[in-house]
Amino acid sequence: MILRNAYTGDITPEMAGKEVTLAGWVHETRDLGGIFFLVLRDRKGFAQVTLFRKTTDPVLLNTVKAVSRESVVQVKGLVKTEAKAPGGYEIVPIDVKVLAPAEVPLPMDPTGKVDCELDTRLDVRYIDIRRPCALAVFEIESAVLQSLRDHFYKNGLTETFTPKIVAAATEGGTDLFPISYFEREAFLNQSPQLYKQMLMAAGMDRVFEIGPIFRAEEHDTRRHLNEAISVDVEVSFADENDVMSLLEWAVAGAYSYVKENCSKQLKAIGLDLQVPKTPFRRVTYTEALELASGAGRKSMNWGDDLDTETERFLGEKIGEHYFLTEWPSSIKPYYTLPYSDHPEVCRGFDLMHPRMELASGAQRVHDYNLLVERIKSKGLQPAGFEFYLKAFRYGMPSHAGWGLGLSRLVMTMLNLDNIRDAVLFPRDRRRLVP
Ligand code: AMO
Repeated sequence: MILRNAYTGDITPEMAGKEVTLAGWVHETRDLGGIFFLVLRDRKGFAQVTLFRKTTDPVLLNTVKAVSRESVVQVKGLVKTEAKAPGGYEIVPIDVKVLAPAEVPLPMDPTGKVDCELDTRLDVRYIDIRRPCALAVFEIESAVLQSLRDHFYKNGLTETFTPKIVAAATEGGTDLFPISYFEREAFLNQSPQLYKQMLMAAGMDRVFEIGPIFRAEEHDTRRHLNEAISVDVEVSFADENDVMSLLEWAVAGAYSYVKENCSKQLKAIGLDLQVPKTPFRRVTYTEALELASGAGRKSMNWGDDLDTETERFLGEKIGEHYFLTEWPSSIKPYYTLPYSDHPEVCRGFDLMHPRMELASGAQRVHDYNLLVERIKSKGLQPAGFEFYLKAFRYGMPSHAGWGLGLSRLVMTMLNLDNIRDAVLFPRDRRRLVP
């Protein structure tokens, strides 16, 4: 049996006189002598429960006065109009049950009145998320996922799952987490890259996957984690421009969806969300080098990867989402297709938010011999990729795709300072629990 018949946010002053049963946490209590307030919090808001000393049963009054903050309670009572209370109503209780008392003192203050370090909040994430502004991030993330999935289904993509326990590196050998897999060594997958490409050989034509990726990067930054959620897309008979438009519509669409459907959550965060304009600006790697040169900055050579500082500089200069295109082939992974007439440049791209990279993608190499050559040119052994390479020998269509970091999308959308604030239970070098 469900222990409530209403959420706080569903009650209106027009329901005055109705009996309701609420369930939630004791947000705060206030004793004003003749009158005692308990503010109950649930996922949809707050309700003021008012007990008048003169008319309330003393047993009930004592139960409520003894309850500690953040205990779980069930309140049965009558709705009464009260302009000064949250939502314009209060509850005059008939019965209050303490379902689960909270120990005193609390490890953190969930009312947000006392500032709390990120590490302390993450240690007791289940209390941290009781704060409406923290909860709002994950409700918005869920809306972003819904919007992305709608966009993919509308564009004829099939949702897939590929293995997370794998035999080979995708994105580079150093960032792998080894695991013991019976008698063999295996790894946690860095990206669904090789599998989504094999699905193109399978004729699945247009696929997407939303799932975890694992990177053993040692960085301790505000935008890297060792486990992240990646939104991956792969489309056959398409080039990089086709999938770039799928990506910009997915991102701008997610902003619009959140703006339309999450006004309460945006208010809790205190954000006036601006939807980015499409199409996003395209900036080639060579143009980016030119934009980034001068102004007392150290000059970069064609072929150098863009460092964080340069990315930040470009972000400030451009000031909106943009694509970085036409990268040097030497920087991008082996699966990225070089231009046939000037192979030093490739069809890889990154989607940039002014603060950081959100996604990368490319038109892929689909020719078996070229792929073997590209793998070798990166100093890798084709033998280690045999299971993948084989898929290119029996009819592999041209294809393109991308991978988008979900938490980075949410973090930049909501202007959060640290990616850890956009992940329920983040995994970094120091954090393996909770
Ligand atoms: P890449 O390695 O650029 O590309 O990853 C794609 C996107 O995933 C997110 N991301 C991360 N987010 C948080 N912490 C991390 N450690 C982390 N690593 C990656 C970023 C990044 O832009 N196979 C290609 C994609 C493709 O070409 O389809 C790939 O994995 O937002």
